[in-house]
Amino acid sequence: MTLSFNIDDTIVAISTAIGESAIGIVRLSGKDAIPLSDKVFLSPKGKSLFDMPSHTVVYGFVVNKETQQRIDEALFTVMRAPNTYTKQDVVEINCHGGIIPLTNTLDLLLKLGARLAEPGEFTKRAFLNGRIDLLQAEAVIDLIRAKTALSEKVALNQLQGILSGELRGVIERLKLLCAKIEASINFPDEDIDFIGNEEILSELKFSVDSLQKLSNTYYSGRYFREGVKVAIVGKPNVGKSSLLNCLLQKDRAIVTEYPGTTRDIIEDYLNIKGLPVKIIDTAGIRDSEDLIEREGIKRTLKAIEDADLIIALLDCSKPIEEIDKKIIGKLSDKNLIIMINKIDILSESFNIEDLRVDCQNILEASVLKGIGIEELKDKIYLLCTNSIDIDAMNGYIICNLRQKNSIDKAILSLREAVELVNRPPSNEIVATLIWDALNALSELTGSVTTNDILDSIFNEFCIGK
Ligand SMILES: Nc1nc2c(ncn2[C@@H]2O[C@H](COP(=O)(O)OP(=O)(O)OP(=O)(O)O)[C@@H](O)[C@H]2O)c(=O)[nH]1
Ligand SMILES: [Mg+2]
Repeated sequence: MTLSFNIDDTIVAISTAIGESAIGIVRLSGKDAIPLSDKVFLSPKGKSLFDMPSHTVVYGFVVNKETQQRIDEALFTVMRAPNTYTKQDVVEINCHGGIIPLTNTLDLLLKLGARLAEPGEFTKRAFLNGRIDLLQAEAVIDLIRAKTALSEKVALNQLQGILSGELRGVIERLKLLCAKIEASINFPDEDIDFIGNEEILSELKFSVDSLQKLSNTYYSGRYFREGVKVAIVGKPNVGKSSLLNCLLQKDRAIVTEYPGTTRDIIEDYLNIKGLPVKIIDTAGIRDSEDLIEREGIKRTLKAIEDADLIIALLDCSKPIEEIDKKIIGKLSDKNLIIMINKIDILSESFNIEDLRVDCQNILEASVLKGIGIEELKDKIYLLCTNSIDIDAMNGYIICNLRQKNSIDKAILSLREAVELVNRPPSNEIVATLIWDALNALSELTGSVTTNDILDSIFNEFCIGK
């Protein structure tokens, strides 16, 4: 879908999730937001929305004035431009939460001339009218989708412009640097020493370092935004489903003493110290003639491919088998934790050396007795956030590939510039490369941007935002 850039008409949408709830909000934005809402507003005290001061709430009814039919009892909030979400006139009608009053109110406003808002169109107007930058607009999506308190904090920081502020610092320094270099090129004969190569180099390196730090936060950023996908794999009967249930602290998957119990993928969310983790239980891997089980194993292999982290389970009540070696062998290029389960019934014939694998993350556990579970959670958290100290980053984290690509593009240009500094007469090229970097960075905050980028970002929103 392509989004229009028309911001002059008046849009309307149901801005709360549809379902049964105490209240639901129909929101309008645009120059006719107040006149249109007034056409459906009936005040028992004879008030008009036109007379309401900005940011005040008035009680009344939503009515179809043509048929005199009352649709709902509601509160109307009038917010005049420019201090509103979209910087336009906004009216929010707080109806009862059921689907009938909300859709009837929406229908009525559409018939009176409002246009149904496209996904994300309210936020898009906030961006196009200059109230927020693109990073902040994306943060709105993240905030709506945040799965844990920490994800919410990261998104909220971005919404408040902390990431944008950090970037602006780099941008300002680069602009100043560029100006000095250009001055020294344009006025070579003046006696003023605008800038020396030493300073150019140290400024460039400073910017590269700052940007690299930001770029590195991408993987953790994605984890906080989307959740880390952690798959539990191993041969049948090693205790995968038991581990899933234990982590979730509920009886989610069937556990039996029979190998081959789990046939399908089972997933659920878990919160580890604020990190949202999608934990995935899989069918045990073995050679099987059973058609259903084989389909299950196929899905397991796909889950392994998609996972960010794998917990490979071993059963230490038995010796290591060929199938264990085969499974772990397939995981050598993966972010991997090997968990030796059932240490409560450890067999003497079990020897981890038989596995012949070089893995730094080997844990011992008994899911049945609850041993080793906290260590496992710590390990998952550590491996997914690795060197990044979330608090020290002050919450500015790159959350999506678009942001990372722009930063990486800027880094590339600046690195190239570093190479050229000590090879005169190439400072003209150095200046051009800095401008390239600046362009890439402005794409990020949206001060320079293309329609394609805008469309793809705002399409991710739900209607009404
Ligand atoms: N003694 C002991 N038994 C365990 C432990 N963990 C799991 N079990 C038992 O091992 C059996 C198999 O457990 P499941 O969780 O169903 O194993 P699974 O890996 O999901 O098996 P499949 O779904 O068949 O692949 C059950 O009888 C569990 O009670 C443990 O730490 N110690
Ligand atoms: Mg199972």
